[in-house]
Amino acid sequence: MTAAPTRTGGPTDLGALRQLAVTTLDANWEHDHTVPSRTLYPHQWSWDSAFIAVGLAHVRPERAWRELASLFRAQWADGRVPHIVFNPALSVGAYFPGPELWRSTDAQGAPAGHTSGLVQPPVHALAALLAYRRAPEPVGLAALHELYPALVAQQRYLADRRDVAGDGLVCIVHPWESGLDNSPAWDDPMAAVPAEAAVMRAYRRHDTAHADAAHRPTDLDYARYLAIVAAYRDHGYADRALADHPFLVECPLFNAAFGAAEHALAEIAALIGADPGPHRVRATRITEALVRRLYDPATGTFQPRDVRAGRLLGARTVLGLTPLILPDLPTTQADALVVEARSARFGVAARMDRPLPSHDRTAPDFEPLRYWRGPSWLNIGWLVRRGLLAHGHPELAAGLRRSMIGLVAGAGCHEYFHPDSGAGLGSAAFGWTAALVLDLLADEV
Ligand code: 9WN
Repeated sequence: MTAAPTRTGGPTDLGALRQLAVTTLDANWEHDHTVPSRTLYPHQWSWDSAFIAVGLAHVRPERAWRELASLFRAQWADGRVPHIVFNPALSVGAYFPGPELWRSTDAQGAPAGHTSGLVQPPVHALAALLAYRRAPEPVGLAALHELYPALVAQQRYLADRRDVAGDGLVCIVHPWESGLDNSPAWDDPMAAVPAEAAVMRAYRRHDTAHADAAHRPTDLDYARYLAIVAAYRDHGYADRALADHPFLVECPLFNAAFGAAEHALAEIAALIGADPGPHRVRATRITEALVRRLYDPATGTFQPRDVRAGRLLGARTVLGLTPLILPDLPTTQADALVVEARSARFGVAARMDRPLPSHDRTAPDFEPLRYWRGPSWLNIGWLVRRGLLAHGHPELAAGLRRSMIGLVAGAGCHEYFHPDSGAGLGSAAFGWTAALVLDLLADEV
């Protein structure tokens, strides 16, 4: 078995690649969860844990369930699943912004341990279902029984507290909630957030000590990130005050995950003897709302909606392709997304000559090295590949799969990859890259 040619120090055959992925996951395991990266992200992150559980199910199924269980132990009383669960054993300064900035324990309904107050895309029900399919009995079914009410509460929080516009979609209140923090998609709403880069003089950024500052968000970005956190925190992370919040966006990926979660919950409900019906109804409504509010017939893709400004945001990023993960996406939109995916902007093909970028590679603001503004990430490719399979494009899905396996074979389990050369960037031992390559390797196409 030979993988794609090695670029810089990646393993040369698929057996070695699988071993590297397992070793990476083992090295990042921390008592009841997996850290995304020992250096850059040493705590537990929400959507990372979901992707990681999918990979763990192949090799350490018991850990897959512990991973999800530990995350949901930090769920707030209102159902929100925090995007960071802080490990109390780590020193202050292990990550910025740390517990002293979030002050979650002052908020109503927060757990005893420190967390952030934000959420991330709800990919956990899908992850739990996939983990169960890989590792069904007997632990899997018991774990689904345990997780189901928490997964339902997570969805209820989003539906009841975050539908700010009242039209069936979830609003994210911070770019960090999208998971694609520094995407050009957020440039316009971020520009409207009042902040001065100089405030960062009062803080020590942790990321730029471990990663190239030229790849990371700027100080002005960080000043705005902190201003948005402060606005939310100072209202006790209560969502009833959101009408005045400085950042309110309906994100296509977040809402596609929200809909995919209802599809997954319908299947989980059927497995554990609960009623799948309400989940199916909600899934249909979410897909309809997504098409109604975020599909732009002029561009043939999905665009985020700036709820404060009342308009769609123009950047054509990879976020727009992700509604493909919805099995009930109508043919008109699914076909349009396949055209968008195959275009020079994203280059998805049965034989891909370059990785799937995070931003339109023909755009003037495409940056091949900067965070979420061009480089390639495995979790996004993994989602898009699932969408291509769901909508009857196995040859494109196979091309994307080969491209992703080739990236890790070429460079190792990096956090992200150069969108032209495939060189490894960011953290060199990244959790979800290891997990998702295991999942890709286990599939035939
Ligand atoms: C902020 C952990 C997380 C991922 C996000 C990624 C990055 C954090 C950061 O790392 O975000 O949450 O400090 O930049 O953008 O998707 O979950 O891997």
